[in-house]
Amino acid sequence: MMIFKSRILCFLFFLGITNTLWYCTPEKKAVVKSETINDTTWWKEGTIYQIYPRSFRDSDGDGIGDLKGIIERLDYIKSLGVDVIWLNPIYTSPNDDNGYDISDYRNIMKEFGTMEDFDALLKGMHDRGIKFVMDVVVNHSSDEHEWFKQSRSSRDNPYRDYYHWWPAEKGKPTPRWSFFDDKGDAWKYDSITDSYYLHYFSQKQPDLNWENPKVRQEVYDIMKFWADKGVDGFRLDAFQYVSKDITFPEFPEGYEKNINKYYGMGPHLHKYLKEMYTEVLSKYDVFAVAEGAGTTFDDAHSLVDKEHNELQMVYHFEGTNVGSSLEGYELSEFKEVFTEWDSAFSKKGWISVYLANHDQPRMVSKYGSANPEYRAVSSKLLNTFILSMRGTPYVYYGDELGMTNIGFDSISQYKDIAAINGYKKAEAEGEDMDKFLKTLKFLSRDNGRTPMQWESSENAGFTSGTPWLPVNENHESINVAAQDKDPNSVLNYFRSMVKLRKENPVLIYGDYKLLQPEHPDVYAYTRTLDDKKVVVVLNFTDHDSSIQLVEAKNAVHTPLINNYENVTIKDDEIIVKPYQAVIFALQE
Ligand code: TEU
Repeated sequence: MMIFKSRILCFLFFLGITNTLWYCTPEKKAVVKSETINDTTWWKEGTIYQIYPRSFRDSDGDGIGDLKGIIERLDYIKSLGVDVIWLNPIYTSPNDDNGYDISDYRNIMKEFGTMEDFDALLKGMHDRGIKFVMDVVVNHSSDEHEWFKQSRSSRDNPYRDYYHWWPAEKGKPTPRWSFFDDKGDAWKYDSITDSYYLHYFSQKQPDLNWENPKVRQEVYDIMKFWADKGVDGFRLDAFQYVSKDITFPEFPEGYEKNINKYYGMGPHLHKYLKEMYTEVLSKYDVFAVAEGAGTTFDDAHSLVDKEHNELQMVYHFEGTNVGSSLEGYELSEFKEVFTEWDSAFSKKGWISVYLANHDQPRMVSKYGSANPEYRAVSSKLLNTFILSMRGTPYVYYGDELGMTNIGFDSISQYKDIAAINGYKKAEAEGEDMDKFLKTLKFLSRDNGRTPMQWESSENAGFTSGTPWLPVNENHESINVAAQDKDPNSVLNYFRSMVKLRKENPVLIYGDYKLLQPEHPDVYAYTRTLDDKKVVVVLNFTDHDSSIQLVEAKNAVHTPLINNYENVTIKDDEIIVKPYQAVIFALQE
């Protein structure tokens, strides 16, 4: 009925019978129509739900999540109201970095299932009106990819130039730092051809040589293979690193502390992205979102502004860099980062908004409070934030429940190569290992990768076998089954917030204005579109607080959403409880 009504409205708009603002559903190009906003598209309007497939739902009892498991839970995902699913890599992989090391780009990882399962999954999503984003990992492949096997076999092999090699007779290569190497060295000696190969990530993730046009063509063909299958978008992994100065100049000492400046936005990156746009993106109704956005707003604009014909969206790291230390974070810094990024993109370009992903700890443990007293309410607050900012919201699986960090104490509990090799390196360099483990306990990527908590039973309904990574003990109380039944749960609040965003284009496209930047407890802002205006009030602390806002005088006293039962407004003062999140409509 709703759909029918909105279609009539859309039809009337095209006939010029009405010029009001509404939401048109549900075709692929379904977009908000506004008098003031140009460039409306589905990928700006949708909420994206990220799934770490290894940890979502295991259908066959091997302890590893799989595609059939996701198929089983598509109705649940639909019930969230989200529009797009992004899956971390599902291609064939020896799993040195859990699928970010690909040995066959046209096949499915055997632990995850088969190509038939993939086709059924994509169909299941599309049947429910959900779109799909594929992770594309092409800065590097696996060392077990056929290209690399060939490449390393001899210096005159036709695949030799698919990777970066440094012949040993030239001496030691110019130093390059590696993210995951246990010595931090990105050059690995290979005796077969007496040469070193480059790996910015692990030794099993050799960097592809994008300066070779054949490599680029291979990548475009792979993307077309998946676009022809019907995928709706691509998430380009570590993309800003692909183009390199292959004369390998010396970098100044300490360059690795500012790695994106030296590794990012390489000399021919724009040329390659334009080529990718022409060869692939322009030919399909797909969008591409890149991981990383250079080091300046200009870099980010040069990647996403429409006239450049490159990418459609980026996600920056500055938001999640806030709070990435044991000391926690200042709300003022959090506000500043998100406000600056919003203003830089207020007229042109498009960004994403997220607080967690598979490379991060759980958002409630980092930005809210995992203390049982405040966990639910602060999770609701953080979801309110993500879903009320301008930019496409990316929600990480489990954050709709308020899942928390698992917090391992011993290095033997970790599965992530970044943690394991980082530990070895720190130990070899004589670092303070107590502090290292404390930091890992708080910030490690494994915190964000524990299995989805479906029910209170053993292993949380994730698997009937032994889970590849332990299930958080708190699944007994934090799980889908319990929250589904509870009208006040984080889950049901999340559903309401997704719906609110969908029904109020002001939350999608509206101008953002920060109110009272210096307020130490409360993050407040307005969103304005045409004649609609709302004010968002978020108390980021565990104590009562209040904020004086002229907007309060015009606020419709029944909030659009509230994570408490009530909220007090006295004249121009809004009084908020710990972690209270409220959105008010404002009257003219
Ligand atoms: O991450 C790329 C990246 O730039 C790293 O800085 C990332 O922050 C890293 O996880 C730090 O520990 C991407 C993926 O998101 C990540 O999961 C992969 O491990 C990596 O690429 C290699 O493909």
